[in-house]
Amino acid sequence: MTHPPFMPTGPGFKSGYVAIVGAPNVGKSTLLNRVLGQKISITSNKPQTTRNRILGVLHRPQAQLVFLDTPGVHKASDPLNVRIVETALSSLEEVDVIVVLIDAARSDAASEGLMVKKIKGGKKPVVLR
Ligand SMILES: Nc1nc2c(ncn2[C@@H]2O[C@H](COP(=O)(O)OP(=O)(O)OP(=O)(O)O)[C@@H](O)[C@H]2O)c(=O)[nH]1
Ligand SMILES: [Mg+2]
Repeated sequence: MTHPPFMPTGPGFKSGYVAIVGAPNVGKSTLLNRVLGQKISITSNKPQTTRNRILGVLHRPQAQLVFLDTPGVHKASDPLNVRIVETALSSLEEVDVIVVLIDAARSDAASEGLMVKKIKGGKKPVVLR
């Protein structure tokens, strides 16, 4: 049976889930849009722009990568933001690879602490970008 070009399978074909996480406003959605070559996730200069998980699928001849753009991880105090941060952190349990995006010019110790706590002890590949 032959497969259409957008759904290739066969030996060597790989697929998997990749979460993009990081502090608010570090450019997670911008990175996803750039990787996909089209604007599917809202970006803005205001933190907490992304409020739930956004899925983007990248098709390659030998691979299919499903990216999860997530809300910014921060120390939330109000119930809405606590819930939003939980959405971001729980995405890490569902993926094969985790991309942690950090703004090299502006560290966010509280956010990094939350992410490390969640990732530590796991066996998933983590890419720091
Ligand atoms: N200088 C610089 N600015 C960037 C870069 N990537 C994104 N930005 C800007 O940073 C701001 C935030 O970008 P977003 O992609 O919305 O950030 P985000 O991490 O998705 O933010 P939240 O969803 O709110 O957590 C926007 O004004 C972008 O234009 C980068 O590599 N360099
Ligand atoms: Mg975003």
